[in-house]
Amino acid sequence: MKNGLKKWRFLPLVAAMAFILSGCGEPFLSTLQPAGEVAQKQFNLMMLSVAIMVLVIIVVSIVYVIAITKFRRSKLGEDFIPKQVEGSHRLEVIWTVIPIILLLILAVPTVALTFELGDQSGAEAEDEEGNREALVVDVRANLYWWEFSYPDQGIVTAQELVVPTDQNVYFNVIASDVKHSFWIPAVGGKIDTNVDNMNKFYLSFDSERAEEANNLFYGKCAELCGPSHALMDFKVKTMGEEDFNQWVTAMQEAGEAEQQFESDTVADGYAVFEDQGCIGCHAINPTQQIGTSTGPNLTTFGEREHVAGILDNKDSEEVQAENIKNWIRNSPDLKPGNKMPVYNQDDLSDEDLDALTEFLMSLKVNNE
Ligand code: HEC
Ligand SMILES: [Cu+2]
Repeated sequence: MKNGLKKWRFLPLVAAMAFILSGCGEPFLSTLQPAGEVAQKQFNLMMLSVAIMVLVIIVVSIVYVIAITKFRRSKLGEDFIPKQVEGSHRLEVIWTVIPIILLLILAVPTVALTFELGDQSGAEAEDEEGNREALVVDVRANLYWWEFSYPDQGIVTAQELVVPTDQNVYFNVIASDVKHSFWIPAVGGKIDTNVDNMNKFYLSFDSERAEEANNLFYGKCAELCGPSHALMDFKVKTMGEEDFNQWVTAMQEAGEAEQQFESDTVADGYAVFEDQGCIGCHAINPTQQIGTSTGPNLTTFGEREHVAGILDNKDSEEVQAENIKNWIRNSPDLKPGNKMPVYNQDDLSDEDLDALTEFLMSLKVNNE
């Protein structure tokens, strides 16, 4: 009885782990929930290779079980010698040809899809007036933040990629310091972002799946790049084409509009932002400094889901303010090795920090 129980002692542990791990991760942070045409094709290919592997495992297991049951020594006696088959032409042909066929079944769609997904000709297509038809986004990966610029629209943003659904979006990806990798698990990737050369690929975002995901996908850096690699997250906001065009227009207009402040505190905060030199690294104009800034563009900061991609920026205004202050005072604790300086009490008084925080929270383009 005791032994019988012993056998099962790992069961609760395994059950508890399965239970806990199944709660891991955000919805649509999985390659197994494809949310676009590219992801779907990659998923199909994965399923094909899994199917082939399962088939091989099943056949081998069956042969193995037959061999160990049929040819037991206790059944056939000590001196039994089975039929000798070495050099059998038939067998040699069978076990050479079957793997070749399996490999072909896997290789043909893989190579075909590799070329199909590498096709960038859609990015060149132009309408009658010579304007590019497709949307092109330049992605720049930095330790540990992301910049997204829209060269044809003349706008730039950071940490949150905004894209229209149901069309191919063409990405040109580079890195400014070390190698990173651009990956939106549910939609596609990964593709290396290199310092020396630009990689290109495209993705598409399915509107129905996007709606299920509340129009918010999670992106990751997929190449170990430093101590805060695991915190190098970005978000992807999806919207219909019309909303996207409106967003572009709002960004372009914000680039031309004169700076306006909601209140005196916000104006004071802006003064601190200038005095402290924040503005040297952070543009607050969406049309400024494309591809050159040393910190994330903050034009839409007040609308972002997160501070620095990791701290909640959407819960309540108190939490948002708390997180922003925490970031400015302690960013190395929150994201070890990041390139933003620390501002302690000596550099920046609590009063100035309050005003600065209000100013940062007021940075919005869409008045929601
Ligand atoms: C030397 C350049 C530099 C200076 C100066 C600087 N920052 Fe930063 N800042 C950065 C970098 C780089 C990041 C991105 C850090 C990361 O996520 O790894 C960042 C991130 C941020 C973020 C989060 C951005 C986001 O999109 O979520 C805020 C907010 C911010 N900085 C505010 C400030 C303020 C306020 C000041 C002035 C008191 C300031 N920064 C000064 C480089 C700088
Ligand atoms: Cu990285």
